[in-house]
Amino acid sequence: MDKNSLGLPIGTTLDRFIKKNQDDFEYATGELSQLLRDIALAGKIINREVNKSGLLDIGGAYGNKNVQGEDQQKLDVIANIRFTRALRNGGQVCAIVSEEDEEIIHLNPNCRYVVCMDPLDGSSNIDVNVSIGTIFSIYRRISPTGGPVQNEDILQPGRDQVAAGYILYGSSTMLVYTTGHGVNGFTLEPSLGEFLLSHNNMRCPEEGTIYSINEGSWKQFDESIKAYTLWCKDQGLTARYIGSLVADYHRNMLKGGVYLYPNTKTAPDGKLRLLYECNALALIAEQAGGMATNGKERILDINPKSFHQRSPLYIGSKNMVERVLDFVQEGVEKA
Ligand code: FDP
Repeated sequence: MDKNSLGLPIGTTLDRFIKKNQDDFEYATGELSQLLRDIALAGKIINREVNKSGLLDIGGAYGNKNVQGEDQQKLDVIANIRFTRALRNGGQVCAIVSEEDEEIIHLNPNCRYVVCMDPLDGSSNIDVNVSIGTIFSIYRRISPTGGPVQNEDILQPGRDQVAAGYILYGSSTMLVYTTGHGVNGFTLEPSLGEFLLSHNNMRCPEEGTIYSINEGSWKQFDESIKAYTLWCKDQGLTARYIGSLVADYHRNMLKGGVYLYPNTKTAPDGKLRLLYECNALALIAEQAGGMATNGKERILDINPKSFHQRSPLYIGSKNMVERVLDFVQEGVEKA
């Protein structure tokens, strides 16, 4: 029987897996376990909404712009509401930073955990029935419980995440998460409504053949990224780009590949958000044996300065990310 590091077989329910994980930590209070269950519940609710988005009048733009100045999709808004409600009702979270809200959402000040989330990532793919995802990062607050949450509770480097994960709404729905002891993936069994362990102790191949970048932005790229992309073609690598970060990342983690969202002439800090996109995936990548960098430093070592800060991202198979770095650093030397 296929066993993971906790000695639990494939098919184990997420609930049981979380419980066993908790039992293995002497001083665990169960709060983080409950929070992970709350996130899984919110994921199931969003999955239900995503699956019927073509049938109900919830596809398409909402008419508002989010804090990044992008059109909010109705489903983005719904996912944000559902997630916030699940975390509020669950009662383990003192504050949320969401892609969809400019300010911190303050919840129970007596709780120890902060959540940073992108409730629905890759939202331009909603209306065309292509994979989308939810990304979450969990931190322990620094300031004492009981008082209001401070900026320092949110603006922690990614290496201090206590857990991180994503839910991929793809050909099946998967929850992948880490608490810093490896990465495990759970597939939603729709008839049972349960996430079941399907991918234990996930590892990202050190080498791969896939590169993922939006080459439509070619004219905006630095010379080093152009050179890397040409090198990929010269080597006969495979280009794959869905335009949903979670889906692109997930494929590359399983098959071996690198995802690039560089800084460009028009977006000097890149597009992706450090707190609720890059950090979570970087922790998962490292826990799976992969690598994540902004071209200058490890993503997990960046000290965030603002909630919605952007960052370039190069993530995936270790050797492939190192090769991107060679090009980027050579470009810096030439400049
Ligand atoms: P989206 O704007 O559709 O939400 O998070 C931002 C993101 O998607 C990523 O999921 C995706 O990888 C990237 O943007 C796509 O950006 P480009 O259209 O510039 O390639």
